[in-house]
Amino acid sequence: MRITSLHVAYLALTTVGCVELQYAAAPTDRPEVTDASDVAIAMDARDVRDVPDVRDVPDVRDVPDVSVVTDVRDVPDVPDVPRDVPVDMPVGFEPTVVTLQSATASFSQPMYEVTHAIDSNPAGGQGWGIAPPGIGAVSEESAVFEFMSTTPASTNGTRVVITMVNNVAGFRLASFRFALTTAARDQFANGLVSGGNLGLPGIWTTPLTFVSAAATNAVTIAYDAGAFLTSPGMTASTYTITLDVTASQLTGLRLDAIRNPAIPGGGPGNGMGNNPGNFIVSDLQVSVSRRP
Ligand SMILES: [Ca+2]
Repeated sequence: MRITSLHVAYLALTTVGCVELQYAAAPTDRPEVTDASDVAIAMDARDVRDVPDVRDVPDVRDVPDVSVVTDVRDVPDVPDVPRDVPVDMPVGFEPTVVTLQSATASFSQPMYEVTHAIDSNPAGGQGWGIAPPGIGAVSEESAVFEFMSTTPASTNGTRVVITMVNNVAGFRLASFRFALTTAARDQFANGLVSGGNLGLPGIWTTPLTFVSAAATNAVTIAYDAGAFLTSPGMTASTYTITLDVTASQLTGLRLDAIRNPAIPGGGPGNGMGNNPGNFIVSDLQVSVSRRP
């Protein structure tokens, strides 16, 4: 092959390029290897200009766990509320059923234990009665029930709607009183259907405000000084009683059956016969909402 000037120029260019590459790949401050003893030094040598300044490396102990960091753009603006303070019941809070439990009474008629008042079975005979053994008038008796869940906090108070089903004609509870409490559940309602723990009187002093009372089957309900008295008559009836309390976070309900001479048998129920004043409360239900 004849070497032309073009070949010479090409060789010159590639030679220059190789030289430049060799210079680029060989930093001038790298220790020069002059003999075998210098090889170890050369192998350990690093271009210190490429090593990050360790003073700038964050201490990993100070770095937050990124797995729990959320994109702050997605985090809603949360009010600064301590964790153990319940959120207030919102305006318009829908009436919510409160589950009753640990039915407890001062006395229950055998077969008509107070537990039947919250067994979700409103059938007539499945209720709370208080007839004593044998023949004789009944005494005033009381029952208490725990709320399975404490009702929501509400700075405005709580509206309580109580539904009492009396499904046995001639055995309506006609004279009674309700009370509510915020006491701890271990202070009342030990589940005994007779001789049960009703709690100290002081836990049932939550002030109540009467709102309304309605009843089915043309029964009317009068309210006076904390007590309810229904109109005479033997018909079965379901009562709907609405009360307001300034308290919230309620834990229980008390029902007192109270004697009243206005009732033919003397009350509290309108039962006659062997046990005047007896009644059968077939079912009790409670719902709560924010006090308007
Ligand atoms: Ca029942």
